[in-house]
Amino acid sequence: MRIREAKVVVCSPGRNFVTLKLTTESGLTGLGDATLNGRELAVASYLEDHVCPLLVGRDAARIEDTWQYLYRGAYWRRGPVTMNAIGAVDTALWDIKGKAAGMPVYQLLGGRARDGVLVYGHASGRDIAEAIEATASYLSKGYRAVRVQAGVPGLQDAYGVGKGAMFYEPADPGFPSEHAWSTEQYLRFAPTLLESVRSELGFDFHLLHDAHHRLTPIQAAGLGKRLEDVSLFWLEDLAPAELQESFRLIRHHTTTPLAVGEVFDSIWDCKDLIAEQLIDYIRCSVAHTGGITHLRRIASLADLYHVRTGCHGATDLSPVCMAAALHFDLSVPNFGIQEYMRHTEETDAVFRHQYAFEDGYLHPGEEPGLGVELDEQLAARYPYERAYLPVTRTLDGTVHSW
Ligand code: KDG
Ligand code: MG
Repeated sequence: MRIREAKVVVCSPGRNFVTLKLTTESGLTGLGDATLNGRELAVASYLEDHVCPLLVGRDAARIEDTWQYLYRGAYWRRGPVTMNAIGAVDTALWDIKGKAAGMPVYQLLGGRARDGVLVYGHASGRDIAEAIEATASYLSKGYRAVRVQAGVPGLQDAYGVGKGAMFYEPADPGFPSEHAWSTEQYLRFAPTLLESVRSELGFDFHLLHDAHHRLTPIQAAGLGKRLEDVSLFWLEDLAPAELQESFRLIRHHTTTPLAVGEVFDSIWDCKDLIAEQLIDYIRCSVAHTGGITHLRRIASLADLYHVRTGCHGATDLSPVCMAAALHFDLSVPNFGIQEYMRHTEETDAVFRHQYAFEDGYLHPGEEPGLGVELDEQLAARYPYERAYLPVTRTLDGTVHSW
């Protein structure tokens, strides 16, 4: 089962995606998501210029060996670009293996450990009333878990507030926009937002919130403590986690469940957080963390320490990544929840996928492989468009975490 062709497809059906397509000599194809929001072309070049030439002629069946070859063999390890590229190769190889076996990938990973994948949707509003309305709308569609964000009074364009119902695209076309931020104003507002959601809509669903790495550890600890009665499913990305031990401080002060990891690219970014039981959910994704192979390694470590998975699933992760996440989610014992931001119709037309939402759960489908096909002709109609995530500045103009 030799690889005949390794091709990178860059397209922008509503937003930019980088996809690796591998084809074997017998004509089997596999897809991997190589999208790194705002830095897409770096991964495309890493793959096209340095990795694809190594793949042609390799045995597509040797997933672990190829992973090690690209990781250890490069000498330069880790980093978002490298791990995203390895993740795309790994995912495409699992897709091929599933097609070769005539089975959906989750069967190769050990079969179903559950019946469906619990997902959370994104409710947001310019103010509390709008956020409550958006949350109620998700609940009416069958969602059992909702992440809620709202504009902070006095701050324009606050993080997490979507432009249209059910769709939220975190990148801007052209050069990055700049948004103002005040941690003080946010800390005064966030508890009121989440308490209002609970008092209007009750406790009969999972409520999540994302602070997007904007707090210091002591501010984070205070917020977690303040929110204990709101009974969150999780509080996400409270503080930047490059300093893993800073979570000790947060953990000492609050019993609110903590989630972190969407910007991590390997097990080395979370091993202390997991082994010291400083978090409850690990947010790494198939695309950004070295593919299904490496994410399973992280999940196995996490399982030892009662840490559950909660894969990143924003719109900048393509339907290929979402499908791969669902096969992973269905099979790992310590699955927690899956983020699910719906893609636009243009994206779904380019990436035709089998996965489907029903009654609060996603199901990956029973097609062999991942269950996603890339329509390359349609993709070609959507060329790459420069886009960046916004930049955040505090009120005195200092650059802050996004
Ligand atoms: O590319 C960045 C987005 O994926 C990220 O901002 C979304 O925080 C996010 C989330 O929790 O989905
Ligand atoms: Mg997040």
